[in-house]
Amino acid sequence: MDARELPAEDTVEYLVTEAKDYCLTHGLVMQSKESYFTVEHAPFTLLPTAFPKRRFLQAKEVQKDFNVLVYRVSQDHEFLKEALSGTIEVDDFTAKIFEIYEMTRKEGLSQPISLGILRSDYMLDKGNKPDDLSIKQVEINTIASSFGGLSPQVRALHSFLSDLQNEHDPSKKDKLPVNTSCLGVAAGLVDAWKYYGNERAVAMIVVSEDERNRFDQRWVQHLMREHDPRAHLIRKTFNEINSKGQLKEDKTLIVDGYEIAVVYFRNGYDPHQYSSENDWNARLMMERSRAIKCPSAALHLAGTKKVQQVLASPGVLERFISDEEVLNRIRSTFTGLYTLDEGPEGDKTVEMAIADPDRFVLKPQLEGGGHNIFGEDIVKTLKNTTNVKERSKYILMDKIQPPVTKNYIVRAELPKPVLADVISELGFFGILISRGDEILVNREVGHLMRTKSIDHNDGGVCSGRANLDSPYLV
Ligand code: GSH
Repeated sequence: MDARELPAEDTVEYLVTEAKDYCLTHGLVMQSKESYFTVEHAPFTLLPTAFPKRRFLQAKEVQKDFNVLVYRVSQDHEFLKEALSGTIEVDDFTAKIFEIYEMTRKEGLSQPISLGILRSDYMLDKGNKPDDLSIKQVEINTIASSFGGLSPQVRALHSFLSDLQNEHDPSKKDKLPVNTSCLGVAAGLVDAWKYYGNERAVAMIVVSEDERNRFDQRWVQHLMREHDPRAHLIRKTFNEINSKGQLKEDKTLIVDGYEIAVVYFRNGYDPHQYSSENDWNARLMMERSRAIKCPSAALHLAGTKKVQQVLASPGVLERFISDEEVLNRIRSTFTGLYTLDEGPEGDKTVEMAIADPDRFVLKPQLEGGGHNIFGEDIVKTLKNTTNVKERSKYILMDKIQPPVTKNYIVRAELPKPVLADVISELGFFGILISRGDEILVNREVGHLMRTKSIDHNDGGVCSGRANLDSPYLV
């Protein structure tokens, strides 16, 4: 693969200074740990990362298929119930979301429209054909898919750095593909707001008290104005929704005096983000309401690792997709996924994992990165799980073998850029708006590339491991 050339050591310092200022000038920033109004540049790689164009286009093309798949899964009550039956017995968090899903289903949904802001993540895989890298899906996020806001700015940063190095050859610029993720996510929110049908209602982003990725969210908020300046986004925490929220008899959701048209969760994907039963009550109140949820509890559940694993089992995809070409497009991105549920198949998975743990990743249902288990810890975890039912908290997945490249990592907490061996992950954003069994909007809207040192097995930008990057098509 034609990797980008590393700049000479004496130009690195110059480029990094220019790059850091570029970030601050263009809002490629995160809140620092110190205080609310102190910002620092978001972590980034100095160079974009080479990525085969063919594989980039493949991942881009399959996004709309994944949007439909995830949506159909979210509509299939029998399937979700069956697929998650073992998991909800032992995983309290999934069980809670499932309970909200069941409760609101039985009551009758007050809002048939739902919004999905999805991101499907891939790694290149050497597999047994190092000369023909394939893409393998790591996961699909159906809640709080982040960095659609900042990602286009990373492409702009890399384009600027390329100009500084006098790479004015326009064919080189073409290699940094245009990225409209921020506009696309913003347009998705505005479209959902319009479908709600009350101009005076607002969209609400649910955030945590200590959110440091605020500017990624702000970018989306500000670009919403480009679609429709009447579409406002207000920020609320679970705490505020608890104290200032109210569900009217007709299921209208009012928070702080505003009627809520769209609830956009950028919090609530991890059990620790629910500090008490009150926060769960707030989630239930929102789910019960007439507001359009992003995501609905059903769509949240459709993004669990367990569902990902079941979908990869032989014959299951056919339940949702009949077109052979679409089936093949989706299936070609799947890596080996194995059940750990009680029973002979699960027992076989345990044996296989213990015999060769380095071939696999053990994944709990948790979102947000940094929770996966590797190597000898897989053996320990499985051996210590004496109650066989508890195994259903996890699924086992083949470890993807991405190519290792070299890049400079630039992080605010590091005194100097660090030249490291790195691996990358590329995600595509999808927007899906549905009303009952009708799809109203299905779009692929842009991408996100993240790169991290091979010293980190797991974790994204928010968990302090990965760095924002952009693809350089080869
Ligand atoms: N609360 C933060 C935000 O809203 O940006 C983080 C949310 C989060 O961790 N989202 C996950 C993600 O996309 C999906 S559940 N992470 C990307 C990363 O941190 O690199």
